Amino acid sequence: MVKNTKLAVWLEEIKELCQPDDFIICDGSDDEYNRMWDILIKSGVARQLDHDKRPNSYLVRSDPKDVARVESRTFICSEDEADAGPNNNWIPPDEMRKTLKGLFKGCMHGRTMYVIPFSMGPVGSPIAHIGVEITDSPYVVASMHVMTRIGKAVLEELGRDGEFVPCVHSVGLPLDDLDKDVPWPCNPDNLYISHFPDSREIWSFGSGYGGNALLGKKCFALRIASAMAHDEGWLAEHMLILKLTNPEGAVHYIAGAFPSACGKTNLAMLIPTIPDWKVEMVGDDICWMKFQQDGRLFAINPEAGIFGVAPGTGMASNANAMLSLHRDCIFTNVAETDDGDIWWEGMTEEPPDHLIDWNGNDWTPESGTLAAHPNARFTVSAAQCPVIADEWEDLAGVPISAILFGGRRATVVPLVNEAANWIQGAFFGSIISSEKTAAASGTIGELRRDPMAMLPFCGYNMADYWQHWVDISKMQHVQLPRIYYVNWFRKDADGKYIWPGFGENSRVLKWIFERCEGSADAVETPIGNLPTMDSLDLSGINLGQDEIAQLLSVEIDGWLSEIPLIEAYYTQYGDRVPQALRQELNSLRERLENAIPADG
Ligand code: O2Y
Ligand code: MN
Repeated sequence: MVKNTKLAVWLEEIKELCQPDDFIICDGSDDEYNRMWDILIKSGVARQLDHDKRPNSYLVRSDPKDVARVESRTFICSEDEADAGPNNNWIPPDEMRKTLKGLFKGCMHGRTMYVIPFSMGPVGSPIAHIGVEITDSPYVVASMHVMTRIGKAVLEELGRDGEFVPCVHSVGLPLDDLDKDVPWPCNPDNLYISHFPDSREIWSFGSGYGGNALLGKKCFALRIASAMAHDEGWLAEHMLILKLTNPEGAVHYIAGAFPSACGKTNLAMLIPTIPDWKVEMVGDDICWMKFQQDGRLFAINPEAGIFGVAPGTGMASNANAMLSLHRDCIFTNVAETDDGDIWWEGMTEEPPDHLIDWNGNDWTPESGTLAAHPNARFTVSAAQCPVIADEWEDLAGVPISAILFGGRRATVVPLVNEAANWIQGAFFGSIISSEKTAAASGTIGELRRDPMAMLPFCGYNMADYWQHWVDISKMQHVQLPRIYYVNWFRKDADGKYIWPGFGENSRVLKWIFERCEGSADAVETPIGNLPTMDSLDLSGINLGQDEIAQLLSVEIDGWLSEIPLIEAYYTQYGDRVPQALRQELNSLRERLENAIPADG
């Protein structure tokens, strides 16, 4: 029985539109979860893995045309095109509504409509928000069981007049009496992942995969939530949250934004190499932060699960991820071993002699193809991570001391650089980038900018989002976290990574921790505050003085050549770029020019 008036009216409206054969309000129970797997196994899309090896775990193979988020079919339908910005695809809301109405009309013929009330964040947290996803995909229902908190408790929390974000999803393939269903129904030729930030709605059609279909994740927790956060004075960010404890037991919580392929999941579950320091995970992907009465910024992980990239994950690269996967997992588009378990590239050094690949075909190491799709995923409850922090579900959240912005830069950008203040930190966030191509000696490779790692996920104009970051610093009585620009990917003249990475990143975290405590030194430079040689703990690490100097160098010429690139990047956002960020850029230029020796 639905008590919430708005929900009851909306459900009738969507039922009328989609015309499903059946209708189920999900209760979040184990029985319900198991029922979804019975359906998925019967349909031929899922297999249960060997119960002794990996209890209660499933392998799913998607349609090969439906394997990842599709940015080209992701739309922000704000009233005004300028509010979506050059960072988003825009279609006028009226036009999109007309298109969606046509697509969704009767789209659930022959299928069951599942209604999933879900909470992003622990139910009842003042930082959490509620959504309701309607879907015709049992795979989505099962995945939402793991990735969010769903069911009765959420409906209770919603009450009679609570607010929720309506999320409508269909695989977009109605069944009529003549059709036989396919194992993974989808409609890749009619794909629409549509967001209405003004009315805070999500409509997704045609895909059953990941971020396209699990609408609590990127669609709600980032695109719609970023618009909500803008209007309401909080932050919805594409950030991990980690808890760092020093040998004396003092704790700081750190959030961090990293573009893809920068080791974000690994950092969230890091095993430190420095003795007696501890890293624990609060969240691996998304972070919602609100200021509390005392002025501190508190964060929650709005998700309940991890939807991690499988290939490349192994005991050597991320032991804690592997140890999370011992039971109760969903694996999508990985390979299957002959003994009913799973495998992907990077899980072990040597591949098995024979596998069934992600397409369902026989595979041997001689096949010359990938056994797992590069975007194959594991889905697992965050609670199963061996280093999950005890307080990861605290309703109040955790107080954030520092924010990291990471890039993937072979040149110019040092290992770690502390912003002098929040605005400079926001500037750092706005320029983070990865090198798409190798740099010729002494030059910068072609850059892909991914400001705050939010380029595909900001639900409005990126320049307005930067302005929001600037405005946060003007709020009354707030204690702002410190901000750091980190880069694990500097290369030497031979193209070899200088910093060993992985667990050694704990040395950088230690310096940041000690900066927050006021006990580590830094040297003020034209680009920001860098660690002094003695303040970064490099004991027992195999790095020469030259290499350390390179990691911590201020490359005046390199930064000066970067300035026009940043200017050009800002140009696309025109006069919506915050004055404060332009001012940061100008001040940086001035400091760099003043640092050039007189004969230089
Ligand atoms: O391909 C997808 O649908 C997943 S994308 C994703 C999943 C988990 C965490 N982050 C991401 C991302 O693209 O940032
Ligand atoms: Mn992500």
